Amino acid sequence: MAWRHKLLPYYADFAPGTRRRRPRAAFTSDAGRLDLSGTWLFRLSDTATGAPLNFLGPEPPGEGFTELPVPSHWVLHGHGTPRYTNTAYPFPIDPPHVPDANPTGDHRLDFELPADWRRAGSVLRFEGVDSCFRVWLNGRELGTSKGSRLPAEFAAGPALHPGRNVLAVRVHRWSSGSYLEDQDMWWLPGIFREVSLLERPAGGVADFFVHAGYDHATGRGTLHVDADAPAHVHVPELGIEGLPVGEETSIGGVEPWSAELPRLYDGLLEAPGERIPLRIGFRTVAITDGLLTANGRPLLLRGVNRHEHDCDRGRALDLATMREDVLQMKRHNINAVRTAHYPPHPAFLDLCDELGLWVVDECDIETHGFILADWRGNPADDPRWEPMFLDRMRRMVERDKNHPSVVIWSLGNESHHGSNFAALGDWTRTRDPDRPLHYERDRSYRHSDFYSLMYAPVPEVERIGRREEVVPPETADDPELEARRRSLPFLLIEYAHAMGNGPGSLAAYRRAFEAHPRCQGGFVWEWIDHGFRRRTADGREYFGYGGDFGDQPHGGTFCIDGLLFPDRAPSPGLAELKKAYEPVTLTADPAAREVHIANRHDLRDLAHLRFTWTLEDAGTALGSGELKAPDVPARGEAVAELPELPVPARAAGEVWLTVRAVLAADEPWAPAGHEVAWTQARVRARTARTKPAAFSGRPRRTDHDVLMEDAAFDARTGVLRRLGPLELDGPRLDIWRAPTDNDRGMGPNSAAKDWHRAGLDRMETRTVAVRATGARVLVETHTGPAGTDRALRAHWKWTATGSALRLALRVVPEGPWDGLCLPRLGVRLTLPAAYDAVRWYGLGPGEAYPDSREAARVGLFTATVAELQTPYVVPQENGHRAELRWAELTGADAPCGLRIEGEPHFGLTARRWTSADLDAARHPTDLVERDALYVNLDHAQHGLGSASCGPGPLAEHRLTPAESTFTLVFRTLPSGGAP
Ligand code: IPT
Repeated sequence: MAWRHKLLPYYADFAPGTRRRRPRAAFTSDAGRLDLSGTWLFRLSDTATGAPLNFLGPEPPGEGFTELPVPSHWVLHGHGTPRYTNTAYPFPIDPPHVPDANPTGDHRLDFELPADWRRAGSVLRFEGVDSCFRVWLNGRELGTSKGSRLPAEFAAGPALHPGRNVLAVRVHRWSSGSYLEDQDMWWLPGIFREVSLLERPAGGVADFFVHAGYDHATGRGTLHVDADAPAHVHVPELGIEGLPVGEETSIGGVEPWSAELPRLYDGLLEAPGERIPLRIGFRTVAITDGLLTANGRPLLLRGVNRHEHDCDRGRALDLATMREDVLQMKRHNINAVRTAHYPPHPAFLDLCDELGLWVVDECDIETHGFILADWRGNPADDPRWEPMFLDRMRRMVERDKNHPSVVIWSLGNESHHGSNFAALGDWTRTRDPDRPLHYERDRSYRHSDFYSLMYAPVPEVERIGRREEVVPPETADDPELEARRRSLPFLLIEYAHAMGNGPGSLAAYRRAFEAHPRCQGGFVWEWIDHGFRRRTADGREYFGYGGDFGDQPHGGTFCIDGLLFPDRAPSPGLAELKKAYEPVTLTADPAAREVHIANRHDLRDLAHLRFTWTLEDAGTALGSGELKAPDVPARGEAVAELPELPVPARAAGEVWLTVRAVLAADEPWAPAGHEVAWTQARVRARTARTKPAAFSGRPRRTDHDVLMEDAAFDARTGVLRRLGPLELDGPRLDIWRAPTDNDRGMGPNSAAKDWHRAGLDRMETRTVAVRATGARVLVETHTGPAGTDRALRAHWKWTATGSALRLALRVVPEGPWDGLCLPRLGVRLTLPAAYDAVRWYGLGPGEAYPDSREAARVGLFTATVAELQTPYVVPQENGHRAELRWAELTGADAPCGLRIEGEPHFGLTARRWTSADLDAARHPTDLVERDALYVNLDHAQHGLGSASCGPGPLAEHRLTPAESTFTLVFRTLPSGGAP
């Protein structure tokens, strides 16, 4: 007998599905809709065919079923495990086949059909099933489908019974479709979006396409609606009554739709058998003279990449969560979203229409894992996969075509290139000529209307802005193609990898975008950390990532790279992004009594904003008021006059002016008073004290100590041991920080690797000399790692008066440091654990680093030690407060308060664990409080950058070793308790 290959089963063949209905627009109407969400029966088996088909109905199902909510992912309900991979396929690359081990979930729902239901023509609709399924109604097979993040519909009428019905769905975790779904995210099988039964009345409309344009030259809108059945359009507010489908009308005085002013008109599509509410946004998107425009104006996209993620429910998001995402985006000055890397739940696009975001709608196609096979067999270039590629594009475009917010179609992500993208491009251009296309990975940009890159460093973006970029090899030999590429607008479709502490350089990117019209913005990677809520054995909550579920192979922490923590708490990176994305740039010049206002909106004036000012002396309010706001058109500039500021003759400290732009009235996305933009200007520097305190204490030596006024130093090491009633250790020279994800950069871009190699995490100190001379204690130390002659020599000069102690520290690098940078440069103090609170004057309230400090403002702040920590999902350097003029540490049981003053500034972190503890911890719950408080006082920190995927800090934010001097004054305060 000859061996014969089995025919490919439906879950491993090249067909996108069987017996599905034609893709069409998503809409609701007055026809019946039965939501089948709820509690279903569920059984998991290990293989695609291991379990009998004994659950199809109408008789009760066989053994082994338990309850499962639908929509859901079964792996988040105790059946199997979620698995996270970045690029690697979680199964052998053996297309289109999948392994025998193919977790398969049988789902079953008994439901009652409403008595008045019109069965004929009924449609069963699935909004999203991961990754492949087969469906039966009352034992009768309706069909199969693949394409996880796209709808599938089946004719249900003939199988539907009056009264009780049994719906059965067999879902396979792996399928040929999985080869097109290798996005960097969790593999989460299941019926994760709604299932519904739809009435399709005779005389209804199955599909329609709203074309609503806006001519900015005339202010007229045009409207025509195509439909697959006779119907009429009504838009009462515009006087449109009974416009037949297929006919165009032109309307004067229309208010256009934009992300900035998302004006929607309620309409109705009326067919003899069905009434469909419409929400129409008039807008025209075009690429004109090499620029993406909406309603005639070039756009600057201040975007983020958004995956669908919820720390308990995975991609089964509820409406409230989707709304929260859009609100958070709007409140953080984000104006665009790329639906990375698949079409989102359709309700998300409704919210984008309603609240206003420019959307790049991306198809559910990514074959990234073929890179690990040098792209051999990549489906993108194999005609057998063309139907599956096209099917996905069609289902996306048809579903989402009526959303004004969708302005760009993206063909997919990270799939290299090939003929199937040509097919997608051609089909889409024909079906919807009114929206530009995007695809980043094909560097010829044949099938993209944008020149698009990921993670380009700022200098490269600037070069692109000046049109001086290096020509990609893909177009170098084809003048026509190269001319086309050069004519395209530029998008940074992913940038600023927001993994852990970071990203840095957001302000620099903004400047590059604003300086060069060709650079039309970018999308930060990414919106939210994909972490899952878990608990330790003793009940403490943390967020799990790749590998925490025993999943193998896994992509580790690489899914924790968002601007929101997994529970949607905003990260410091999001605060920084809000500042970088301000749609209004304010610059105050108190001397000239002017505030310069640059309106960065593309289409909206500033009538919706109020401008206020406040004046503070050392953090205490001196006065406040409102500015008379001039008219500032979109992209225009103006000057507002400042009143005479109430600056006192003798100020207590620095005097700062803060000018804020806030919402004048409630917007649908934020209440009146919400701050949109702000700036600060120093009106007066710290008034110099009449006479600097005379640091004139005279040191004396005892057996073990050197004493000077209130201070005691160790006679052997010169380390400070006591200040008044306070017993402490340090300051000691300290340059280590627990590497951030961005310090642990990719490949050669890893500062942390360099630091470890250079031994910067294991510096040892030798005391060279301790001298008590005149009115000073002088200490010299040599600090370096084993095995090298690379060192930092430190000269500590201590002077004192009463309870104040002044340190002037000079640090001189010695030996070979070439090319190396330092994690930080500062000193470490170890204080008794009783210290609990910090009050400071400097930048706050949040953490700040050299290239991520725009969100912090000068002021007076207080925080507990616990509040100073940023609980990054993966522990790493965090919580640094920058440019402190002074800080006071207190605690109810502390022997005294401790005040530290900078001359002029210092940075501060205070933690109950060491940098090494922080480095060693895998989750915040691994951090155990020690019986001490570790306070780092920093002269400088290395920048953050975003090298976890992209460039490191810009040259000006690298901490290069160089001779440096910094000064700190320590004073005890009378009481330990907080003031
Ligand atoms: C890029 C991917 O498109 C995105 O999905 C994500 O994996 C990101 O990287 C890193 O978090 S691809 C990369 C090769 C630039």
